[in-house]
Amino acid sequence: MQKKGIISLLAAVAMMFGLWQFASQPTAAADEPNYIISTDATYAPFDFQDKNNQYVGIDMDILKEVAKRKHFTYTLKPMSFNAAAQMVANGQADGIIAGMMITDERKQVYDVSVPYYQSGVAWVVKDGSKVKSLEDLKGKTVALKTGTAAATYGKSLQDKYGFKIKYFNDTDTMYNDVVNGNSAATFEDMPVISYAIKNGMKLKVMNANDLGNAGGCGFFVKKGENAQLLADFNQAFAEMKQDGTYDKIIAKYLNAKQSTFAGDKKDNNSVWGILTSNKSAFAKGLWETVVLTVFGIIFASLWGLILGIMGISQNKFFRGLATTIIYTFRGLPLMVLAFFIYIGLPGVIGVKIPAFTAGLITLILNEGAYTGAFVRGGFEAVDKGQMEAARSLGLPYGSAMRKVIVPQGLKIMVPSFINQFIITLKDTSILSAIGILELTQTGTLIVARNSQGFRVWAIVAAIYLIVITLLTWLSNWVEKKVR
Ligand code: ASN
Repeated sequence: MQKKGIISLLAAVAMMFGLWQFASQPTAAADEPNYIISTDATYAPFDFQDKNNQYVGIDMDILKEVAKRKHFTYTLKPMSFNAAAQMVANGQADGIIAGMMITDERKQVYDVSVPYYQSGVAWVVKDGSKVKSLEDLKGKTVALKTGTAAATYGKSLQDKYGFKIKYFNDTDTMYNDVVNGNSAATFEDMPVISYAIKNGMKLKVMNANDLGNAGGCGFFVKKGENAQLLADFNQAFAEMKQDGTYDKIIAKYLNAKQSTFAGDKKDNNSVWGILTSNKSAFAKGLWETVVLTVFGIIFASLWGLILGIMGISQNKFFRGLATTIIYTFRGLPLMVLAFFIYIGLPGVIGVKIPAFTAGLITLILNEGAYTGAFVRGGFEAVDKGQMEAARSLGLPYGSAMRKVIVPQGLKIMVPSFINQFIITLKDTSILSAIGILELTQTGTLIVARNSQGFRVWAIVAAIYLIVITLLTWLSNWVEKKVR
């Protein structure tokens, strides 16, 4: 009975994942290949969202043009640069375009297109800073972005100049750390810094005429794979350079005096203004958070119940299995688990896992382990005499469990369940790291565009609090019913 239940539950989960995967497949013409292309979610002028939450930038326009000329479609996966690059290295995505510099190290892992833009690493300080040379950074903190060429360059100077390093996942947060005075300097690619400064970021470039590791940006695919895609990129790019399309794209983003794309000064940056001009983005982010939470809660609770029941089983093997699973998944940080499933696993099993599915599995395994632990504890807390009494009345073990122990145990567990539901909701925010566009990631993207960190994060926090309040009310209502 127990086994049958587990099997049908697993079948239901598998079916749901299948459906989800099917539903999220973009419809492509039968003969046009569809590629998954990852990118840096916030990297203006290469990749960023405009006021209408559309992805724009030099990379995005080039990619769109290449796809048009070479007759393919693509699904864009914007996320932190490091995760985006890992996705290609592990075969989760077919290619990456993210203002990514061509370096010898990267050529070991990827095949690279012709360079499409010249770049180099600059180091910057806050406008008006007392730091005048790299020597002045001794003992101070330098902000770097994980996995980038600029970070590698900055790190190579650490011993010589004796600064401390702090890592960030996105460029905008890194800049703000310098502007707020927490870090004394940062290293980033020159085109990205110039663009930010032009758009009002209070930073100053210290080595404009002497950039580090100067080189080109390229389009990358995993080594030995997607040769056709790479050839298409190179060919279409050569055509675009010839016929002037490329120059137009560059001029569109770099020649405008004040960017009309990001952080337009005329934007209404009051809380109400931010809320109304981004309402569809907030709504979509909230929806994704809610869907993840609901499915997460349902399946983690079911999985936790199974683990808890196994944990008090008479069978030693099941008890040991439950303990091991709970120990393992409770011990792993949620983000590590998410990266493992989303970025690590596909490279080994050779199957792409959509971000939503990976996120959901992460939630089920992690929250399910916590649930399993308190479910087991709840059953164990039922007075031993209850089981003895039931058995002495002639009830077999299974019926005694179902009719006597489980109902009493569940009542004990209700507050723990409510607590776990709220934790699940909050934990969905960690899944922004694998590029799921839930509420937190939505906030990150909006801040990258309008630099209104305080207001945007206050709005996001308020939305979470409202949802958590509703969830608590609902849970308390259910609690009253079952008690
Ligand atoms: N410019 C970075 C690099 O080449 C990539 C990025 O931050 N999007 O590593």
